Amino acid sequence: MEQQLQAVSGAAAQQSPEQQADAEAGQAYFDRAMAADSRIEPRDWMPDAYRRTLVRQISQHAHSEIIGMQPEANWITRAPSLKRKAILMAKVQDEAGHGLYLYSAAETLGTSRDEMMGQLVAGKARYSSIFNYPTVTWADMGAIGWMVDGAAICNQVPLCRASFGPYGRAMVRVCKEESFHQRQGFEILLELANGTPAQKQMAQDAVNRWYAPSLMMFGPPDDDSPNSKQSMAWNIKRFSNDELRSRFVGMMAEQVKVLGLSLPDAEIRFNEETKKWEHGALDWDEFKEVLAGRGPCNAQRMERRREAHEGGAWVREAATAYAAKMAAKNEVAA
Ligand code: FAQ
Repeated sequence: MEQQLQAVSGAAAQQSPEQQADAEAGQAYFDRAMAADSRIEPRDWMPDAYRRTLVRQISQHAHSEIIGMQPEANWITRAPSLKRKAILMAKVQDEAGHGLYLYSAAETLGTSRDEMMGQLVAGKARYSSIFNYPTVTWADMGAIGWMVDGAAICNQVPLCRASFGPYGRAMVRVCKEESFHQRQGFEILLELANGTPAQKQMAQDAVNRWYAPSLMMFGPPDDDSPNSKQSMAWNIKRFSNDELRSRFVGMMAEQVKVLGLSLPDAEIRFNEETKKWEHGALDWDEFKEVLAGRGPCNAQRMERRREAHEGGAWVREAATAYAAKMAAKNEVAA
């Protein structure tokens, strides 16, 4: 078995000869792991840039799950039946759980949850563009489940094979839960699509509004994606943004037929030559506006998150005091 090496950071010039030798051996171990497509674990040596990339992606992903609770939580009190309310509550709780697995995975890289949360509430961290759109009707719960969770699955199934162990393992569980989320969304839309003409229209309207934002979840086009190349070389991302977007469009194009609805894109087609699904042009200026904090709900999402963070301060303090008390008690007992 390969030697497991502790991370050695700092410029080579500031390192002792022993540290430099460790770093060289570490780099060689890391390169072999990449070539063999095997996993890197938290205590293994890794390049600083690999660590930073992972913290960037995993923390953004965690923040997305946490902010992503808001658009749906908004409908818990207005769900049309007790059964729908219970299902929606379970889904929103799952998203909180996903955020927690992901913060834990990022913490193994040496960045604390407090730090990541601090960046989020200070407005310095990214989270997925999709959660800055409003949920105006009950059908939006169906569209989010079917399309947003569907896009999340397309993006995240390959991440189960991400080279960083804790991230890949977290994704396995997350994807199982996302599959349930997607089915519940599909089922909401199916019921509406088979309901009254007004209900069918509400479902179609939701699909129309969530289509383009869900395609943008995959990130900018490949030629405008600064991080993809390196992330793919490090076996973090397995497919490019456009490749995953194309797969998602293909999936939607088939499933929408079962719903008896349509996608608001006349240019969707399977290109026999490239063997890829194609879609119409997306408004990337809108995407940039949302990323810059000027989407329809950015301000509201951040305000709610800050309120929740401040309102939860007493819980964090109580948990910290309890943990200190138990640690002191265990020390006495030992
Ligand atoms: N929104 O060079 P790339 C969910 C940023 S979870 C906001 O292509 P990369 C579950 C990107 O960070 C949804 N920012 O970047 C759920 C970068 O900025 P930076 C979240 C975006 O990392 C369902 C810059 O643009 N999923 O839905 C977006 O190689 C229902 C340049 O882009 C994940 O986070 C965007 N859409 O690829 C929850 C999956 N796209 O950091 C509740 C993991 C790009 O340089 C309810 N993440 N940016 O300042 C990933 O797979 C990747 O990070 C990508 C972006 C594909 C999102």
